[in-house]
Order: sequence, then C-alpha cells, then structure tokens
Amino acid sequence: MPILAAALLAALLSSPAAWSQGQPQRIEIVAKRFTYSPGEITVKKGQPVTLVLKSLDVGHGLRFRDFGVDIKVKAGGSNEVTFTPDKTGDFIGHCSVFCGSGHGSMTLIMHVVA
Ligand SMILES: [Cu+2]
Repeated sequence: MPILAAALLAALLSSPAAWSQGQPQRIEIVAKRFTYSPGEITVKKGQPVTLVLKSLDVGHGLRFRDFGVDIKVKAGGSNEVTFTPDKTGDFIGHCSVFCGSGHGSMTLIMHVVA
C-alpha cells in the first residue's frame, strides 16, 4: 500500500507538532506607555525564540542586555528579533527608546527555563 503510506507520511509531516519543532517559538508583545503586554514571558534555554514587538502609541524598544537583544519599533509599528537564550534565569528587559515620564520603569520579565 505505497499510496497509503505516502499519505500517512505527508499527514505526519504537515501536523502542527512536527512543524513547530523546527520553528522558533513566536511571542507577540504589545508595548504602550509604559507597559508591555504580556508583562512576563517564559522561554526555553537552547530553543530559538522570535520576539515580535508592536507599539500601540509612540516609539518603544525592548532590550535584554544578557542576550545582546535590542528591538526598536517606531510609533504604531512592529519589529521582531530571533535569538536563542543560552542561560537560564529571570531577566529583566527594559524599554530602550525614551518614551516619556514612565520610560525608566517600563520593564518586561523573561523567564528562561531548562
Ligand atoms: Cu521607553
């Protein structure tokens, strides 16, 4: 039954579980004065992750010094970066574009788990 076997293989390869293994985990983060939503994310060490940052108002950024990550978005725009966390722990990301009075306290927590 070669045709049945081929169909079975095709179904397996196109299943979401098989597909997701080769793809970076994708996390959308919405920024607006002076918060991120969600305010906390969890990623896995050694697994590529794509952070998609969108701004609902002015220009914002998101920087994780520990991972050399710095995404910047223009007002109302979006941008993304892909990286692979190489250590576990809790890391605080800061807004990297001055956006007003609450800019200094605009943070996002990233948990990197094993
Ligand atoms: Cu800011």
